[in-house]
Amino acid sequence: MRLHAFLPSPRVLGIMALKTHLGLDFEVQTLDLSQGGQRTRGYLAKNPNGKMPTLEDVAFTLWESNAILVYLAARSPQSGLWPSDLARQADVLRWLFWQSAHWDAESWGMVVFEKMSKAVLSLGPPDAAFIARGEQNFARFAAVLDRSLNGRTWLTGETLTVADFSVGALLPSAARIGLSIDPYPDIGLWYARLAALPSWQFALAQQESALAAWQAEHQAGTMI
Ligand SMILES: N[C@@H](CCC(=O)N[C@@H](CS)C(=O)NCC(=O)O)C(=O)O
Repeated sequence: MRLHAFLPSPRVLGIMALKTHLGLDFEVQTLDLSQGGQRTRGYLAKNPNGKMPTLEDVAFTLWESNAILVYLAARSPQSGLWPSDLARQADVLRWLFWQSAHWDAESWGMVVFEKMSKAVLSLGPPDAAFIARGEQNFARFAAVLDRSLNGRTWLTGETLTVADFSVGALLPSAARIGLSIDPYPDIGLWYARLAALPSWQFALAQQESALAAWQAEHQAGTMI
């Protein structure tokens, strides 16, 4: 398998942590978004959205980071990261869809696009109105996450799943762009558990060093 990824991206952090957690072996093909690697004809044939990450398996190509998390975890059923029980699978899916629609696109994604992605992709200055909307949404959905985590070890109960990898992956970057989880104590406790996993620490260190290297190369002052 081969993962096409811009390693500084938080949407890749969860996948890289899962890779280490499950002891998976796949090659990482680096894609520098600022150089337009996502818009080449060859890459668009793999991912017509012109976005990363994209996973290539023997006869199958998959895009969307949450779909990739499920695909990888379901190959290791003994890990429990993708549960076998139907209701628990639906619960994990609920959080993956929530992450994609609300936590990412409507909240963190809106702020990071304005504060960082526009600079990486040369799309002009940030729009303060979009940042304000993203910040409002972050507060709304962080409160939902905080209440949902109350009394739980992991997002869907007592067992770690890919939902934790997906939702948690945006938090280090959220802190860097001013989206604080300080007002949400249960998010803080849950994220501390996630951040204590050796696989998470390894992937986060890898992401941070990829980000530092990219910033040094491009003399970029902004942070993902
Ligand atoms: N919902 C998608 C979002 C993917 C996405 O937006 N990727 C961004 C960077 S983190 C990208 O590749 N942007 C490049 C572009 O739009 O040109 C996922 O989770 O995989």
